[in-house]
Amino acid sequence: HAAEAQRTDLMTITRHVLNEQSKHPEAHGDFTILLNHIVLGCKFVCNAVQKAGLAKLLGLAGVTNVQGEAQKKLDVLANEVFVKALISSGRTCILASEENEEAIVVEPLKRGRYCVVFDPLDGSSNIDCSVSVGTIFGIFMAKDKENPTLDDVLQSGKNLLAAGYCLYGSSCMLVLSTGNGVNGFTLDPSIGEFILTHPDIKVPSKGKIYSTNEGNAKYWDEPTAKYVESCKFPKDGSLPKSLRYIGSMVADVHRTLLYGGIFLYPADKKSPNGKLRVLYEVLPMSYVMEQAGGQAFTGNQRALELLPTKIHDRSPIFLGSYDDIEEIKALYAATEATK
Ligand code: P6P
Repeated sequence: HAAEAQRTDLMTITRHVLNEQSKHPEAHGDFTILLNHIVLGCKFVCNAVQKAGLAKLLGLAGVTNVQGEAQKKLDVLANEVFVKALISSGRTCILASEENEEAIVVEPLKRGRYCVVFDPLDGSSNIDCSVSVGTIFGIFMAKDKENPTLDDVLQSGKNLLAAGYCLYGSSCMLVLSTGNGVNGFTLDPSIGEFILTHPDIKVPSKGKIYSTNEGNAKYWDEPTAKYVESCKFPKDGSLPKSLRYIGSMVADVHRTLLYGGIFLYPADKKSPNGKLRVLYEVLPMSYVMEQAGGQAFTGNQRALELLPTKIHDRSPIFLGSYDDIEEIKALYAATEATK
């Protein structure tokens, strides 16, 4: 009967968030409404991504579609959908998107108290070869929703109220933390609902995988080079780690979250601040990883302590299993000590 009860007692993401909400009596359902609009965006993008190949086949993408309109690139389309969904939720007052140079201030009549930072379609360069891509988002509270300013989005990761991502892969999975651990929800396309499939995700304390673009090895600093060397030629007699690198952050981080190990996008001589963006890649993924019992480190500090000065700031990032991050922190500390 338990299995039957489980099967019919659908824990959708909305119901799950409402349960969470009930722990905060002062909350007025605003967060649930905001989240439902993010979920709407994810459902739309999931469908569009899965059809992208077909559209290309039919010659729609990149030329003109059946309405004769120029077919938008998927990342532009995804961005428009999320911006409109977030504004129409009536629960946001300022947005920062990877696709927009400047922050988007919501019109006064539709302002709410939340600020959302997001990458609508991270890794979109991988779509044409059907590699998984994803949406990444983080949620802050505005200081004064009637007078939103850039400072409302340029907040430290320590102020994040919630963060998550949606992976458009072999299944469409939304991973979310609202500050009480991490939960994974899989889209059931037959009913259009995200169902709780991975409750209370915990990243293994140590992993057997390292994930980085070895093609940058020539440009790495000494601690990163030493760490990757130790993954390949362990000095303690342990087995070498496996290298897994998809080149799509949401996919690489999601595998790290579930299987353990470490994801590295370090600074290098070409990119002294690394490649990944603080606000809508590094901070949300660091928040999720810490909430799952892992760590996130920049080479200098705990990643969530980063305070961006500009919307598109970059930072090096090392995130994943607690013990694996401890090892790279020790190497950076040792280098610091010799300076
Ligand atoms: P590289 C995709 O373009 C992206 O922004 C992330 O999704 C991914 O982790 C990274 O860049 C890959 O960068 O330099 O290894 O191709």
